[in-house]
Amino acid sequence: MRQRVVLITGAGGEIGHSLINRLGNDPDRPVITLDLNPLAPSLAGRVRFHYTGSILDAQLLDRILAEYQVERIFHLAALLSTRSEFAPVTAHRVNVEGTMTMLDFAQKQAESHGHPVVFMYPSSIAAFGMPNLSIKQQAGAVLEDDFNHPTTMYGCNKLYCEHLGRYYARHYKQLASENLAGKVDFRCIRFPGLISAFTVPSGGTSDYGPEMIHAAAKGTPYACFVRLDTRIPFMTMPDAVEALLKFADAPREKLTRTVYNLKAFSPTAEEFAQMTKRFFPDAVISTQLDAKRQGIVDSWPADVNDEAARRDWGFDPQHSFEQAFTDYLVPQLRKSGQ
Ligand code: AKB
Repeated sequence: MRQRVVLITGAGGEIGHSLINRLGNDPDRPVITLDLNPLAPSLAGRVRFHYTGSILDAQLLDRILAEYQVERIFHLAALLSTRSEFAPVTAHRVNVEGTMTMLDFAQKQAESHGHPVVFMYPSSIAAFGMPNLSIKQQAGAVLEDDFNHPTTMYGCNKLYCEHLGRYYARHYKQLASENLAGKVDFRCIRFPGLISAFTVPSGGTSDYGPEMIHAAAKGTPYACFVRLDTRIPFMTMPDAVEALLKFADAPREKLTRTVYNLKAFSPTAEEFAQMTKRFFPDAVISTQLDAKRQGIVDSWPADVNDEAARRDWGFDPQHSFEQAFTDYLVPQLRKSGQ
């Protein structure tokens, strides 16, 4: 019998890094990983096997299919919002075709092993598109199904793949003689901006938050690329990883949706700067506006309503804005010598 494993794609990215560390080397739930690059040595020792390659490589996926029984997939591979605007065709290939390939892989896994495969898909607040700044400012905490008109390639990719996942989970081959729907147990979180004490994001547009804190901890001046009144939701990486795991473990019958909003706090860039300076008083933070990236964050909601996640599967982030600094970021950044 093939070994039962958890598969993480895009494992070398920010979420993958924290997820691998959090899952550890559990012999009851071994982890295999897939990324374009080899894993960092600190992570490589924590996984059962790492495949260096692309999610679009059908032969590689067939090999994984033949070698393991994948029970759960964390499909993290993606190009983020800023990078996707520079390379929209590549973004579509990775973010859409890559997700389609992985959904089909999950379906084949489920069919060949006769059990549903839980498919965890991180979507994003980029799936929203606020029509203008004044509506953004007045909308309050937006619900999952409101303002679904993204303005970025990345946001369009995420929104479409939410629907692809729902199709695989509920309607796959609905005209075929055998009912194959339900074999992919697709579960999607719309993440806000994420902040890790250990890694700095690249290619995203919510990056100004984590970049500001990491620069301050290193004693490097930081020029923020958005207006100081810019407000979007954020959460810490440990809360994001706990949410992924809790949601993956939630009983299917409790879930009333396939897509759930999440957030922990929604500060302005100015509040970010003030909080950063409270803990790193020598921080030098200025603004150097990037009008195009500003346009992207202005199209994202200032806040999201995450009541469904709290109600259905007990989402309960541990870090408020202040606790993110006092209990997580500042102690970890100081420990790592920054
Ligand atoms: C990005 O900025 O692209 C991501 C996201 C909000 O999905 N961090």
